[in-house]
Amino acid sequence: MWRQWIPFWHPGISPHGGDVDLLFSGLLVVSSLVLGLLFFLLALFCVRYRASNPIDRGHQTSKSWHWEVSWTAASLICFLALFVWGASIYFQIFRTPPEELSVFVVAKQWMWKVQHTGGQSEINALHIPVNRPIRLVMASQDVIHSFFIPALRVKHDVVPGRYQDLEITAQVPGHYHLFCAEYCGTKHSGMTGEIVAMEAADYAAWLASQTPSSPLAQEGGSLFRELGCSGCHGIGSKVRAPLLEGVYGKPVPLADGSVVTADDKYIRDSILLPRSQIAAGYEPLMPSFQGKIDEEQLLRLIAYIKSLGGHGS
Ligand code: HEC
Ligand SMILES: [Cu+2]
Repeated sequence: MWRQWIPFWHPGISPHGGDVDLLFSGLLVVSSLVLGLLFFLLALFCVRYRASNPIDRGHQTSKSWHWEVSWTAASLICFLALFVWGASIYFQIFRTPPEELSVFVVAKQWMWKVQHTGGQSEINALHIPVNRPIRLVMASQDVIHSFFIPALRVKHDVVPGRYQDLEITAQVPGHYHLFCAEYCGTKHSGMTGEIVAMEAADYAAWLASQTPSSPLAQEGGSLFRELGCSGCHGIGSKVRAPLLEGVYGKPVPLADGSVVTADDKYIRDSILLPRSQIAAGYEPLMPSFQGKIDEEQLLRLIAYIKSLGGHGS
């Protein structure tokens, strides 16, 4: 591979790594050509029209529109082509990931907290099996962070107040850098971590060797009772609230006539901003839990509601 001979060029280990590298090289080549041409002309004119050169300066031609229009059009087409190329790769990388293996990532000043659905958690590290698409559900507890794994050629902002989905696939086992790529405060530069890509068997062994507190869904179940959700959403409650059994992944008709899918984002919004989307046929009685529960409790509640059955579980 020609890239091996370029210093500082770390090999990409994701399926789209080659495409990103090629695009990057293309950008580099086009920019270098433009830069080279400019500096060449600059030097040429400097030498040619230097004060001591007795050259004929009398025949200044008027502006040539042919030249003007053609070089503007040529560079426009060139850079638009780069844009289209980049956009097609972008859509390939950032498509909505399938519900395969989900891992939650919570960013906070200044660390990455990772929650596996089995209850295993880690800080500033993420263990994943190789050759398997992983769906990361990312949230921030405070400010904007950015999840950046150079070896996988992916970077995604993690914005407070909403979930971000990101699909990653590592093809080669090993340890890789994880960085926060958005300035997020004093210790931003220390907000680094490690991605550990392992063979499926090693990954299974690693999962088993961790001491899980208890599965996320189970902890979510206790929270569901402690926070009083079950008081309204339980069978036989006095308040008329929708039963959450099997709601996950199903279409939910809303009071305003629209229909949404009950995915992670919808459930999150239902808990934090219950007024924003009212389920059809119910009164807006649910209190907001904004500021009362943090991201980690939220994802436990979602795991619990998911475990109550429904699509894809
Ligand atoms: C005071 C009673 C009450 C409490 C407490 C309550 N809810 Fe609700 N919840 C409702 C009602 C009523 C609705 C339907 C109206 C709406 O969509 O806001 C609802 C809607 C929902 C929905 C959307 C369901 C659907 O079918 O669209 C979810 C998810 C949900 N609640 C989760 C929770 C969780 C988790 C908690 C605890 C943190 C909780 N609720 C606490 C009354 C309550
Ligand atoms: Cu950060």
